[in-house]
Amino acid sequence: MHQFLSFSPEVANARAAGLPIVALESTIISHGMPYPQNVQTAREVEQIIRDGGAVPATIAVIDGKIRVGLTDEQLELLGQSPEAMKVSRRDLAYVLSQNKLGATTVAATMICAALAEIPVFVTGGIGGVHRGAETSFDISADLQELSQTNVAVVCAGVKSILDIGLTLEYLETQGVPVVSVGQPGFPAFFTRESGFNADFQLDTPAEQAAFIQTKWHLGLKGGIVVSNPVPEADAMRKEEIDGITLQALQEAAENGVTGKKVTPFLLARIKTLTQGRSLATNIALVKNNARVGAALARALAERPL
Ligand code: PSU
Ligand code: MN
Repeated sequence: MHQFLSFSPEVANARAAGLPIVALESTIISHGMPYPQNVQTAREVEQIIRDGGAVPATIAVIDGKIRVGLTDEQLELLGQSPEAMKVSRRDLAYVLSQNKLGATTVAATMICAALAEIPVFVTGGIGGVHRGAETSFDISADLQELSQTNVAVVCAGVKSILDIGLTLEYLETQGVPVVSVGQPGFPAFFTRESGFNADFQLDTPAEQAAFIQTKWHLGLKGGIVVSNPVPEADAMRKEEIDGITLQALQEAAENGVTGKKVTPFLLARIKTLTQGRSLATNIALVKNNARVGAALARALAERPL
């Protein structure tokens, strides 16, 4: 076992018994949602994964270790501590070697999941190519990670705060397949349609598992995006979210928000500008992704890699 990994008893038992495990990120807890809904949602998502026949492993950096599986106390700490750092690939060695508190992004969670031999990871939305990236160079490290680390990422697509077309182009260039579930369209997080199609529609966990295994058996390193649209009943109206997104982007520009602060700033502003309605949608879509992720982890466990 890797010297920086520390498994919770639940995850250690699951590993010993060969049970399917689903990784979960922690930036969504520290920087993606407000307290206390963040901690509450994290617990409920973990329970959905258990009910789906898999074992949840929420990942964060605490006291110089990559924690795989968190206690209630550790979830509270991440949910409430202003000093929790947003940790992507660049930051991982820093927070570990400095014994700082770190919440892992999609990119960093993929790295940790791969170290822990967990092939499936559930989140809300992945990072992407930001609008205006041609001048800002702001392209999430999540996309590069997907090109090199062997973890399937279940998400509800990417938010329209990003340039969705450029995000899909970038993923294509990097050889990252984008799969959709239940519809041909690539979803836009708060809404079911982005105006772009995914590369391949694969509705069943067995098909998704076979696709992933085939990719890895071919020696094609890197992940897969499994994009799962928010349930119809929980989706936001496109006109509402489009207007609010433009306003949040404009405020970010006016306030000179750059670098890793951009995504959390936009998420928080959208929540305020929608009077919390975006948060309800966000919670619903993560839970929906947890169901798909648990089923996928079970299908993969039935056909060992
Ligand atoms: N998108 C969301 N919610 C989130 C994030 C992205 O809809 O919480 C978080 C994820 O942890 C993701 C990170 O990996 O933001 C991307 O940040 P950046 O754009 O700085 O790479
Ligand atoms: Mn960025």
